[in-house]
Parts: sequence; structure tokens; C-alpha cells
Amino acid sequence: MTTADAGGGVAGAASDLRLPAPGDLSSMVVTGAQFVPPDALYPPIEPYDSGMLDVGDGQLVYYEQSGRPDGKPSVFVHGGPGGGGGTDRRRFFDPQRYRIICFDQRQCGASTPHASTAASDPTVNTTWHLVADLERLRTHLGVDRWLVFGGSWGSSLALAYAETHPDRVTEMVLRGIFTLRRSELDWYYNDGAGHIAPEWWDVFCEPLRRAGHDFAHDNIGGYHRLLWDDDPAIARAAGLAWTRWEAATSTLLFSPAHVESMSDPDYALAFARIENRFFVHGGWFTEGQLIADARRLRDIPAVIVQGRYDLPCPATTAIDLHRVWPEADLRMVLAGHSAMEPNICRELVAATDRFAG
Ligand code: STX
Repeated sequence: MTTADAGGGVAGAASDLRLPAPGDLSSMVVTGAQFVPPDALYPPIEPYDSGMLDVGDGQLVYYEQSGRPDGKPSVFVHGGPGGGGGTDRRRFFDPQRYRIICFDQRQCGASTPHASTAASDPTVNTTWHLVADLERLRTHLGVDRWLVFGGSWGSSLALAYAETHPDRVTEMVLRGIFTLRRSELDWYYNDGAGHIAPEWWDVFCEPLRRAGHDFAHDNIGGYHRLLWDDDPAIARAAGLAWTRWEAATSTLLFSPAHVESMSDPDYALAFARIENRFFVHGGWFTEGQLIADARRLRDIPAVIVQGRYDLPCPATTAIDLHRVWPEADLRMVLAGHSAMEPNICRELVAATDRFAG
């Protein structure tokens, strides 16, 4: 698209690359107080148990349990892929009624080895490894069946898991539906969402421009080369630009604090490397697989929460999923993408409350 060619032109060492600080562009976009209403989430809690599960391939997966040990089992499947970590994810469930299980997917969050390091082997991290890890975690914890909660990539992995093991899933709570079809990846990384957030699209394009990338197609492939460049300065700058694009476009009202929260260089590099590689491979799905196979889920009670103005994961996908799974309760709300959007977190908590029994 045209903005890819704007503003660049001066060839320079990629290590000179200067990315705007998270707040620098805030005067150019719609901003506003972005807050989670104080009573929308349950209060912060600490886990009563945590550990590192050996899932093979030299991989240790961090998990934790919070809430009520004899409560209704639920598993929180985080997004990205690569967006592990954090403590607010525990707060979507009533701790008096739920046994809340959270984990960091391979190579991100507290799981090791971390994707930002040379020790990590990207080839042992695919969707189907993660589906197997969920089963390993379930049996390790002695859980028979559980509620599966996931937003964004967490919805993709939750769907892949439930379509493979439907008998293990009691209910599903899904948000910001994402199924990695070609059209979804093109919208967000090639020619689509950049028309709505051109200032941040320009930041996303800058590392590619520096590398002489041809913007006619395949920005994901272009980034793949940069994120694994031998020069750590190139890889790190690419990691930040890729991740900030997502952070900046994930809230309906631009939030510098949200961008800042995803700007730790190790976090950003791991997030970008894992996402990028999964997207290069289309998630190891056949085109349209997750939606076609959703017919296997029709007996599972489910709520789908979708922000009408979700840029990373536009509403098309939630609507397409709902067409093959009309029994699911689709709640379209005035919001962008993030689980912390006020209208989204309210609906998510209402859904877990409804399923708490
Ligand atoms: N990736 C969308 C996704 O799964 C295209 C996602 N976006 N942000 C997140 O996840 C975090 C909230 C985990 C940072």
C-alpha cells in the first residue's frame, strides 16, 4: 500500500533504526481513557500452585492454578501466539467457584527456553504441539473435562483443541475470533488494517523499508527474515515494530500504556518471532479448517464475544464461525480487540459467571 513507500528512502544501518516511543504518535490518533471498570473483573489473586511441565523436546511449560482447588476446572488459553505471562488473566473467573488454570504456551512467558534466546528451537513449536501440551497439562493436573477460555490466537488454539478433543470440553468462552485464513492475515499484515491506523502502519513498515523489501506482497515473509537476522539489533528492532503494531491497534481508543506494556524488548522479540512463524505456516491448518470443523462443537455450550471494531481480528471471522455454529451465543459489542476493552471484559465475565453452575 502507498504508506509503505512514504517517509523512508534514506538507506541506513538497521541498527540505527529509531522507532517512535509508545506515546509519540498519540496526538495523531483517537485517544481516550481506556479503563477496565473497577468491578468488571474479579479482584487480583495469587496462585495456590504452580510448576513447570516437561512436555518433551526440551520444553518446559509454566502453569499455575488459582481460585478454588475443588471448583469447576477452567483453562485460560492466551493469545499471540507468544503473548504469555500476566496475572490479570486469573481475574475473568469467580475464584470462589472456579479452579482457574493458566499456562504459558511454548517458548513465551515463563516457559523455557524463551523464543528471544538462541537456545530455543522454533521447529518444536507448532499448533499441534500446543494442542498436545493442553492434553498433557489436563492429565497432569488430574482434570477430566474443563471450560476452555481463549481470545484472539487463544480462540484459534481453543478451537483447534476442542475440535480435536471435544469430549474434554464442558463449555467455551471465545473472544476476538481468529482462524488464520489467508484473508485474515492479509487484512492485518498486507493491505487492510493499515488504512485505519496509517501512522502505526508506517512504524510497522519501517524495518521492511530499511531492508529494501518489496511491499507488493508478503510482509509476513519479509519480517521472517528480519526477526531471525544474525544482527541482534535488526532482529530486536523488527520485534518491537511488529509487536507495537499489534499493541497500538488492539484497543478501540489508542492507549500508549498498552503499547508500553508490550514494549519490553525480550517480550516483543519472542512475541513477534512466534506469531510470525505461525503465520508463515498458516498455523499448520488447511485453509478454513477451524471454521469447517466447528460443526464438531455444536453440542458444547459457548459464548463468542466480538468487538465490532476489532482491527487485528475483524468481525467477519466471528460471523463465519457463527454460521456453522449457530448454537453459540454471539455477543457483538462496541469495542476493539483487547480482552481489557470495557464492553468485552464485562461480557467475558458474564459468560464465565453463567457457566459457573
Ligand atoms: N494476534 C492476535 C492475538 O492473539 C494476531 C493477540 N493480540 N494481542 C494479544 O494476543 C495479547 C493480548 C496476548 C498481547
